[in-house]
Amino acid sequence: MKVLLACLFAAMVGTNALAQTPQPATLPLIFPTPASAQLGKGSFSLGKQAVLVVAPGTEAETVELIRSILTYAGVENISTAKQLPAIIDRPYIVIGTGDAATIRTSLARNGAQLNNNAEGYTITTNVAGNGAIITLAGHDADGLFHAAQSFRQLAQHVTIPALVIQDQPAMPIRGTIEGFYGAPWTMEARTKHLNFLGTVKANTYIYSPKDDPYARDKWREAYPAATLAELSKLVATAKRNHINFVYAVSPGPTVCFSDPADLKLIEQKFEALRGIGVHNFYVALDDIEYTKWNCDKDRETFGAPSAEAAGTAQAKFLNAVQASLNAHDPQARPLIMVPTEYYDAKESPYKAALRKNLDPKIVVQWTGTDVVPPAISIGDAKAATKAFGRKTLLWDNYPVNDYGQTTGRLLMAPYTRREAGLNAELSGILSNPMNQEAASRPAVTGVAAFAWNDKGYDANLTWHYSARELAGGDEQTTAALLTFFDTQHMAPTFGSQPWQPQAPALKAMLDKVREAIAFGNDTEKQKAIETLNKCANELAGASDIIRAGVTDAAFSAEAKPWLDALQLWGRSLQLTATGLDAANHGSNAASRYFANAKQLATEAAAIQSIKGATRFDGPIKIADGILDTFIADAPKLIAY
Ligand code: 14T
Repeated sequence: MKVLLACLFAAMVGTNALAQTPQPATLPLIFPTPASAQLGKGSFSLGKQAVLVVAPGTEAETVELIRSILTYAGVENISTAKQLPAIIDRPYIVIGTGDAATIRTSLARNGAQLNNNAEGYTITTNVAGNGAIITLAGHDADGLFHAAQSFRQLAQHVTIPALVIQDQPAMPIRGTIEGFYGAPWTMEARTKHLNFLGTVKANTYIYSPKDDPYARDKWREAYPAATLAELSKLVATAKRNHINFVYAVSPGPTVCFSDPADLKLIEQKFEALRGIGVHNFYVALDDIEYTKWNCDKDRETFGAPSAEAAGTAQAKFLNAVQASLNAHDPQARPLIMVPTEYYDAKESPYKAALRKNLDPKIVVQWTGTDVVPPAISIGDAKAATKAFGRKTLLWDNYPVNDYGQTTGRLLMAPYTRREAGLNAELSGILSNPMNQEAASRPAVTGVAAFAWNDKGYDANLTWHYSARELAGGDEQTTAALLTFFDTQHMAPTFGSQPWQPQAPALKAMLDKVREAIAFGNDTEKQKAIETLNKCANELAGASDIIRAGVTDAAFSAEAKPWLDALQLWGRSLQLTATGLDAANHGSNAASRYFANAKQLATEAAAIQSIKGATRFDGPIKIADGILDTFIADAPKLIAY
C-alpha cells in the first residue's frame, strides 16, 4: 500500500499488487451497492488463460462485453467450452440467463439460487481445482448485463475472493431526463452518457431538452431527416446499454387539447420516433400557463380557463395519447407525463382533476416539495402518491444548473438527503443533469446507485467511486478531483437556503488553521501554517493533475474556466500561507505576499463561465464564502 501525502483528500490506497505475503480475502466494494454480497472461502486470480462457457440464448453483445472485461483484466487467452468439465484447471466463466440449463447447473454446483427479480442477477465465484468457477447468471438479459457491470469491478482486483452476490433493483425506473434549459447535450455527449448509464445499472434516459425546437416551440414540425438519423444512432446506443430511450414532447405552450388535429400531430411525431426504435413516450406539461387556453375550442369544451379545467383537459388529452399508443404499438410502454403542478404534493383543484381523469397506467413525475427541494422524505413521496393517485416517478432537479442561483457553478457534491426506504413510495428516480454531461456523472452515479439500492446506498463511498471512474482508477487524479468537487459542493435550492454547504472539507481545514492561530502555542501555529501551505499546494496543483489524468477530455473542456479559476485561487492561498508564515516570524515581507494573494484572488474571481454553455452566464465560483473569506481575513490574523 502506498500512502500519498495529502491534505484534503488523501489517496487512500495504491495498489495491492505489491503485497508480499498472502492476504486474507476482503469483500470488494461494488457500486451500486449490491442487495447482498457474502464472502466464501479462499480467493484466486484470473491469470492469463480463461474459459468462457456461454449458455445458449445469451446476447452476443453481453458476451463481447465480458470478453473485453477479461482482456482488460489481463487474460490473454480466452477459449470456450459448452459446459463445465470434471477437472477445473483454470478460471471458467459461465454466463447466461436463468432459463438456460447450463446456468442452473453451474449455480447449483455453487450452492446458489437463481435471482427471481426483473433485472436481477446472481454472481458466484469459487475456487475449484487449480482454477475457479465464476458464474454470471441473469434473471433476464438486463440482469446479465448488470452482472457484467459488477464483474467489471470485481475483475479489477488482483485477487478475487470466493463470494455470492444476489442483486436486484429497489426501484424499477432509474436514470436521467435531459430536461434542462440552455444548450442541449451534443449527440456525442449523449452517446457517452448512455454508455456511462449502463455502467451504473441505470435503465432509463428521457430525451427532453427544453431547447430542442422540434420538441417544444416547433413541436408540430417534423424532425429533419438528418436529426432523426442521429437520434436513431442514440436509440441503438441506448439499447446496447440496456437503457430505455424515452422521447418527450412539450406541446404545452401552444397545444389545443380538444383539437383532434393536435392529437394527430403528436401521433405523427411519435410515429417518426417509433420508426427508429422508440417504444416509450412522454408528454411534458411543465412551466406553462395553465390558466389560459391556447384556442377557443378548449373554452367551448372545458369551460372558462382554470387550474381545474386544465387538469381535466390535460388528462383527457393524455388518455387519448395513451389509447393511440396502445393501438399503434404492441410493445408500447406506459406514457409518462410531468404535470403543470409538479413542484409540490399539496392537494389542489388541478391535481384532483388530473387524479380523477388520468388513465391509471400513465406515469406521473414530480420534483418534491419544491422545484429544487432541500430534501425528499418518504412522507413527501406518500403525499405525492395521494395527490397524483399513483406512485410517482421522482424528477430530481439535481445536479441541474440552469437556474439563477446556480450561475457560475458546477454541482458536484455527493447525492444525499433522499430518505432510505423511498423505494416503497416511488416507481423510480430520474436525475435532471447539468448542461455539462461529464461533470454530471458524480451526481448521476449517486442517483442511479440510490435508486438501485436506497437502503445500502452510501453517498460518500459512491462519490469516491465516481471520482475514481473519471480518473480511470488513478489515485492522484481521484484525490485532485475530490479536492475540486469540494470547491463545487454548494447546492442551491429555489429558496435562499442551500441544501448542500459549500466546500465542507476546505472549510474544516481552514477553521482548524484559524483556531490554531488564535489559541495555539508556537509549535501549533507553525504546524497549522504548514498544513495550510500543503493544502494550498494541493488546490493550486489539482487543475493540472485533473487535466492530465481524467480519461474523458470532455470533463476538462466543460470544466475549463473552473479549473483555471481553481489554479489561481490555489496560488492565492499559497501566497496567503507564505504571508502568514512571514507574519508569524514577525517579518513585514508579509504585506507583499498578502497583496499578491489579493491580486490573484481578484483575477480568479473575474473568470467567467463559457458563453452560452449554461442558461445564465456569469463569474465562476470556487469555494465561495470560504476561500475568498479566508484570503481576505488572513492579513488581519497575525500582527506583524
Ligand atoms: F418539469 C419539471 F419537473 C421541471 O423541473 N421543469 C423545469 C426544468 O426544465 C428545469 O431544468 C428545472 C430547474 O430549473 O426546473 C423547471 O424549470 C423552472 C421552474 C421554475 F419554477 C425554471 C424556472 C422556474 F422559475
